This record gives sequence, structure tokens and C-alpha cells, in this order.
Amino acid sequence: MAEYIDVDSAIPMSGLRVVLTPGIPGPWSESAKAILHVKKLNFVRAAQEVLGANVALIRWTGQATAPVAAWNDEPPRTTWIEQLALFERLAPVPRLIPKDFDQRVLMYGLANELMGENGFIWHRRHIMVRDFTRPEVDPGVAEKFVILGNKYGYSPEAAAAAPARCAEILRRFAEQLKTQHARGSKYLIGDSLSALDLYWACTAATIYPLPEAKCAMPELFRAVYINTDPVVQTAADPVLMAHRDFIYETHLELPIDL
Ligand SMILES: N[C@@H](CCC(=O)N[C@@H](CS)C(=O)NCC(=O)O)C(=O)O
Repeated sequence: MAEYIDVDSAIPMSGLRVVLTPGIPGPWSESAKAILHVKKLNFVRAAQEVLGANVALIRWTGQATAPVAAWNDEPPRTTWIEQLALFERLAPVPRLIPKDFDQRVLMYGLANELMGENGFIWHRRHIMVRDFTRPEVDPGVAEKFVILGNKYGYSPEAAAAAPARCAEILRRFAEQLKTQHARGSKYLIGDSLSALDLYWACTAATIYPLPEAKCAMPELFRAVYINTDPVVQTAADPVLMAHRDFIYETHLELPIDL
């Protein structure tokens, strides 16, 4: 397992510190790590405690999620979009934000559909909370999912809307990939790797996690990440999973170091 320091020790340091959840391949955290890997940026890992008090993290950043990226004494970046801007500034090459205006607008729009508040992962999390608070689930596990749901806006109405919203986004990504393949590109935007390919590769784990040999994770997390919702399943076109595998095999590090 990778080395982590505590958040209190990371605060006064200079350079790049990234707060991650040890042992858990969360899609936002894996996306940040994927960008850092492609850009060959060195960083120190600090540990967030999943659903914990995270007192030092809250004092520092005003919130308790991972990932967080901090550069020198600049304000810590707590959202994917700010983190991407920071990493692109620190290592402009290879470029992961398209130079072309229209491609850039499309990339940010689609990335927000995956990563943003009320995007794919957000709704996928509602489905996880729905499924892991059912009466047959171990009460100790269900209790954690109630806390997760309360933290991230779960309600029965939100859960009811989530599968269709996830499926809509998956269908758009599959269509985008097929259009790109037809014009001879292997990537979601333009003709080269962008942050969107990395976001998709890391998000795909919440439908089909990577196999244990490539990404070891606690058994409970694997069960939570494997999609069993039929509406989401129908929209999970094989082209999407093939793209995840292509991006990991071509651009990322396996097995994943958590
Ligand atoms: N900071 C992220 C969101 C990350 C996020 O929602 N992280 C969740 C993943 S489930 C997390 O840290 N959960 C554990 C917790 O809240 O303790 C962003 O907006 O880009």
C-alpha cells in the first residue's frame, strides 16, 4: 500500500499534497491520481478517513471529501474541476484540456456529466445507498450507507430518478465514442488523450470494478461498486468498458496503488 501522512502534517508542507482515501478506489480520487500519473507530477499523499470526523481536513478546507489537492500555500482545491486546472498549470505537457475551443467546451460539459454535482457518480451513489440500506443488508453496513446518503443528498425521490439519469449519461458517452471511432480517433475528444478519457476510465469502476489482480479492494467495496441496476446495465454498452481497458492499458499504471 502507498505511504500516507496525516492531514495535520500535510498542511504546513510546501509542494503538492493530495488527500486521498487509503485502500479505496473512489472515482474522483482515482481520476486525480490518473491525471498526476500522466503528467508525471510528484505528490505527497495525505489520508482522509472515509465518513470519519476528518477534523483537520475540515479545518483546512471547509469540507471532508477526498480528493483534495494543495499546492504550496494556495487555497486547497476540493473539486475535480479546480484540481484539473491546477494540475494542468503545474505540468502543461501533456495537455489534458483541449486547446480547441469547441473541443474544450465539449470536454468540460461531458466531464461535468460524470464528475459534477448531480452527475453520473453522484447518481450512482444514490443507487448504492438505495441498495445497501435495504432490510436484508447487515445493519452495521446499512448504517454507514445512511450516513453516506445524508451527506450527499439521498432521498427516495433522488434514488428513483438516479437510474435513468445514469443511463442517459452512459448512452451519450457510448454515442460519443462510436462517433469518434468512426472518424478514426481512439479518444473521447479530438485525436488525443484528454482528462475526459481518464475520468471515464476511473468512473467505469462503479459499474464493473477492475479485477482484483489490477485493483485490490475491500470485498464490501467491490460488492458496492458492481452495478446490479437493470436500467444502468442496459445502457452500459460494451464500447464503454473497452475504452476503460484501453485507457488503463495504454496510459495508466496497473495494478492500482491504493
Ligand atoms: N471533492 C469531490 C467530490 C468527492 C466526493 O464526493 N468524495 C466522496 C466519494 S463517495 C467522499 O470523499 N466520500 C467519503 C466521505 O465523504 O467521507 C469533487 O467535487 O470533485
